[in-house]
Amino acid sequence: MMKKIFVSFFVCLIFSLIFFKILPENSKLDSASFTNASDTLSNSRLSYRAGVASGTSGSSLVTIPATGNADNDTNHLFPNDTVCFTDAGMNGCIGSTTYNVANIISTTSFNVNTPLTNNLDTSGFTIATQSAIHTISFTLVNAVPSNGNILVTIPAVKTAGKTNDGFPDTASSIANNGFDLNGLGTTNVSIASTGCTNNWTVASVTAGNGSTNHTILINRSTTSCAASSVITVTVGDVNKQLINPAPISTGHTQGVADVYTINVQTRDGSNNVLDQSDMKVAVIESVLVSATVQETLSMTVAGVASTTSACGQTTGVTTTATSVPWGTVSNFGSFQQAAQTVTISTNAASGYTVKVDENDQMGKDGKVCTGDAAGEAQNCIQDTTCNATGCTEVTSQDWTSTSYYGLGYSLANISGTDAAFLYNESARTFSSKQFADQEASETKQTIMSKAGPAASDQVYLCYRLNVSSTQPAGYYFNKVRYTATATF
Ligand SMILES: [Ca+2]
Ligand SMILES: [Ca+2]
Ligand SMILES: [Ca+2]
Repeated sequence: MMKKIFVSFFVCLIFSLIFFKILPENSKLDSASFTNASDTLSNSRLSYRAGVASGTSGSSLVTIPATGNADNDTNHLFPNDTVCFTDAGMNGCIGSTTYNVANIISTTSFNVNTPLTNNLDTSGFTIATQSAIHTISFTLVNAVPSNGNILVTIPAVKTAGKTNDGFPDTASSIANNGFDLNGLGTTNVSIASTGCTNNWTVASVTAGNGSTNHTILINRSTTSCAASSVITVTVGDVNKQLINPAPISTGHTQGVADVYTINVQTRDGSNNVLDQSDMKVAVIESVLVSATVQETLSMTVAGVASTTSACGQTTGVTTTATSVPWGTVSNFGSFQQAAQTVTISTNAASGYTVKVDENDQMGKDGKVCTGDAAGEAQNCIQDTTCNATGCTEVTSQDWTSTSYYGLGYSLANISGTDAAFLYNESARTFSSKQFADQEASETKQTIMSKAGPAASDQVYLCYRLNVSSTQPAGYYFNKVRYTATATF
């Protein structure tokens, strides 16, 4: 019996970036930069915001226009993404209904998982919201007195009425765009401190008004907080999270991140600034840094053509920055090879790391593959165990026998020596690891790192797939996520 397995593999590029800006000595009287400052997003994927070209009640087909919006193609829309269709004023989801993306048909069309219950509004929007908890951490240089406070400033879109409406925002420039507050209030912000008693009160969360940014005011009380204390402000919780911006509508290049600046200040009882830092958060792909900050970090993930030699293998599939389309697999029990390049440049004195994980095993129609060893019996393509001496997401092992099935990866240096391991280490042929499984709470693993600045350091990430002839037929996919972190 001929079985067809459609296997596709989406790469979701997500970056957490940590920047530390050193201000000139004379920038503020007696103020200093925090000695360590970072804002880590739990999810750094850009929100998706396209127009609507057509969509008719009873049909599951939606088309989008190719110009005029933050997103003008389906490149950053993935199967299983939740989508909401709005009118031009974004007055909720039409029919009060959300859908899941079933599959992407072309660069301007996709299917939803159930027929549309209403005609769509061709002046409206296609929205797939991405939201994140912000974990903002910093170390005090100066003590905060008992009547002092912390002020966190988060960029908001410069359009009145749109800063806190629960829909992702876009603008023609980074300076005019930001994170939607999504109704977040004081109860959704928490604070922890090490080195002083944790007697802080979240006094207010104020939405941007169309010309201002969002601000969070946290008051000290009773006692001072000593220098060198480490403060962590967590903005958002399981109930309410800030909504990541959509791409800016002018000058955004897929593969290049939009970078936003979060500012944190500590102040005395008269609101004089004690310490402050700008922290950069980048949503998707590589990073450009705004003109006020000299430090840079950029990361680019790029596709690799088929018949390219990578990791000692010849690739059989042409990849892009956002997909590894294995296509229809009928060649069971043989290795399928694909690759992407990952390129890093940074002037960070302390260097950088890039980590990788997957949302889950490749599941049939995106089903959940419960546990770290889900395989054929669960309608999933397993994570490879390599050869009889098994590999894991932590420990590499040679994978030479086509009797061992699943998905795995290896690494090769192209420029520099930043790869965490190599395909030919220990005289091996294709030394491999599993992708860490987020669904099973596995820890994402480093694939590239350097202890100092990097100039276009580049590796091949080589994917390998081997499918058993008894694998149930179907469409299998998962998402692989890259997370880049630099500390200045
Ligand atoms: Ca909004
Ligand atoms: Ca799993
Ligand atoms: Ca694993």
